[in-house]
Amino acid sequence: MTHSDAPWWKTATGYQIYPRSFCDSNGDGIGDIPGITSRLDHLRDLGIGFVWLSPVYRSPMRDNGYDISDYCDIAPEFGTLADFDDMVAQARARGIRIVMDLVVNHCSSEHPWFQAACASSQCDEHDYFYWREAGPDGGPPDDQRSCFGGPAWIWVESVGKYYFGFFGPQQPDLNWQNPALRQKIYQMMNWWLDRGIGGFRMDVIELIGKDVDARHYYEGPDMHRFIQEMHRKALAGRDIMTVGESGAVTARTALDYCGRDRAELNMMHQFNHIHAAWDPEKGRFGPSHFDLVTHKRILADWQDALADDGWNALFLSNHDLPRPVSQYGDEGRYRKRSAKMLALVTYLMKGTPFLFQGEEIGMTNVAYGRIEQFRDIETLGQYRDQSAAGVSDADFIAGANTNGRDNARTPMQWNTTAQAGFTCGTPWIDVNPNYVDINVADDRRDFDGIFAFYKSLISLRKSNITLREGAFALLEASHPQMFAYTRRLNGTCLYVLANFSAAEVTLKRPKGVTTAAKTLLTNMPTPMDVSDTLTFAPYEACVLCERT
Ligand code: TEU
Ligand code: CA
Repeated sequence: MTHSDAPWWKTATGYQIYPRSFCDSNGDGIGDIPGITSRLDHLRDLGIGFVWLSPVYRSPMRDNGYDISDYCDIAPEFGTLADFDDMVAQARARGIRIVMDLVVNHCSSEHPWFQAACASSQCDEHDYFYWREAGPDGGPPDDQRSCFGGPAWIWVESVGKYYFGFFGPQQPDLNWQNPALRQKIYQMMNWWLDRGIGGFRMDVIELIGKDVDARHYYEGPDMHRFIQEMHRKALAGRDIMTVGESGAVTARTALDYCGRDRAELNMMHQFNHIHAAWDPEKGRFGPSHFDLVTHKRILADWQDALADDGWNALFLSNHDLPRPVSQYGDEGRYRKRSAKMLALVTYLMKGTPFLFQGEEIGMTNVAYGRIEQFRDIETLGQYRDQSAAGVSDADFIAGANTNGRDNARTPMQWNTTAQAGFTCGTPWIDVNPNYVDINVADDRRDFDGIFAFYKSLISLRKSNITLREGAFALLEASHPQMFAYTRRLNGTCLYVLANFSAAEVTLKRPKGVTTAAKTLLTNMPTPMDVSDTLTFAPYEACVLCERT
C-alpha cells in the first residue's frame, strides 16, 4: 500500500476543540465559532488534518452541549449556521476537515421530543424515551445512580411514570428501540454530512442498544445492530471518518466495532489505560493508581489486537480528562521536555493521534481553591453526593484539581494579555493564572518550544510510511521507567524510546540498534549517543532509525 492509497484519516492528525473554551470573538466570555475560524491558521501551521469539534448544537448547556435541544441548529452563544458553514469552508481551504460530535445516546430535557413525551403518553415522541412504572414500593424501578449524581430514574407527574437519565435528569436517554426515532437520527446525520463535514465522533456509542430492565447498559444486546444500521443509512459510501467513544470496549471487543467486515466505525476512543489508574472505589476523584507497566501493557494489547485490521485512535487527553503534563509528566522543571516525551511515545504508535486544545503548548491542570470556581456538572454533582457522604471540601477539591473535567476546560492560553487573550470580557470559567508563562504566542516564538516539536512530529508522521503502517512490538515490557517499542516495515526499523520518569535511566543497547543508528527525532538538544549502552536523562525520548 502506498501513502496515497490509505484513507486520509490514517495520516492526518486530529485536534479536539472544546468550543466554549477555545476563543471568544465577541467578549461575552464564551468561546464561539467565529473565534475558532479566526484561529484556523494556528492549526494549519501545526499540520492538523481534522478537527473534532465538541458539540455546538443548540443546548441549555447544563453539560456544555452534551445535552442537545435542537440537533439541526447551532447554539446562539456559539454563532449561526452561516458561521458554521464559513468555518467548514475556511478550514477546508487550509486542508482541515471538521468532524462533529454526535450525541445521540441522550438529548436535553429541553428538546421538544422530551417536552412532548412528558406532556402525554399518547404522542409518538413518548416512546422516544425509556418510561417505566413505579416499583412495588412506589419508588423508582431500580436503584441505579446517574453518572452526574442522583438517581437515574426520574419521576414525571404528568404521565405518572419514571424516565431514564443515565447521566442525569437533564439528559434523558433516547430509546433506540423505537424505529422512527432511529430514522430521525440518521436523517439528521445525513443533513450534516451533506453540509460537508468530515465525519463524526460518537459520544458514548456503547450505550445505544442497552437493555434497561436487565440493567445491561454498556455494549448492550442491540448496540452492534444499531451501529450497523446507522452505517447503512448514513455513513456508507462517504469519504468520512468515524470514531466511537466507549469506556467499556476492550482490546478483545475492539474489532467488533472497527473490523473491516463489520461495516460499523473506523476506530474507537478507548479508556482502559485511563480507568486502570482510577481508584476502584472512589473513581476519578480518588487517588491515582498509575503504573507504567500496566499502562504500556494495555496500549500494547490494543496495538496487537488491531495489528492487521481496525485502527487505533491515540490520545493523551480530552475535555473529560486532566492535562497530560500534570497527569503523566512534570509541571515544573521538566514541563517542556516531558510534554514532548509524552507526544513522541504516544503518537508514534500505530494509529491516528487526537490532540486536545492546549496540549501543543503543554497546558497544565488548574489549582482552584474554592468549589465556586468549578463549572462541570459531573464535578458539582459528585460534590453534592460526596459532601453528603462526609468528604471534606478540601479533600474533594484536591481530587477535582487532580482529575476533574474542568482542568481541560480552562480557557485556551493564547498570549500574555488579560484573560490569556481568550476573551476581552469575563470568561465563563477562570483562566489558569500560569498563562503568563504558558501561552501560544510565547511557545510559538520558541524554536525549541512544544509547538515546534509537535509540528515536527506531525510532519514526520505524514511523510514516514513506517510510522503509519509499520508493525508494533513492545520492548522492555516490565521496565518501570522506560516506554519503548519498535515500528517495523520492509527494511526499516524505528526504535521509539522514552524515559517516562524524572530519574536518569541507562539501558543496554537494544538488539538491532547499531552504534551508527540515526536519531530521527528527539526532545533533547543533541542526538542520542549510542554506545554499548544508552543513557536517558529525565523524560528524554528519541526515535532511532535502522535499515536492514
Ligand atoms: O463522556 C462519557 C463518559 O462516560 C465519561 O467520560 C464521563 O463523562 C465522565 O468523564 C466519567 O467520569 C461523554 C462526554 O465525553 C462527556 O463530556 C459527556 O458529559 C458525557 O458523554 C455525556 O454526554
Ligand atoms: Ca463569544
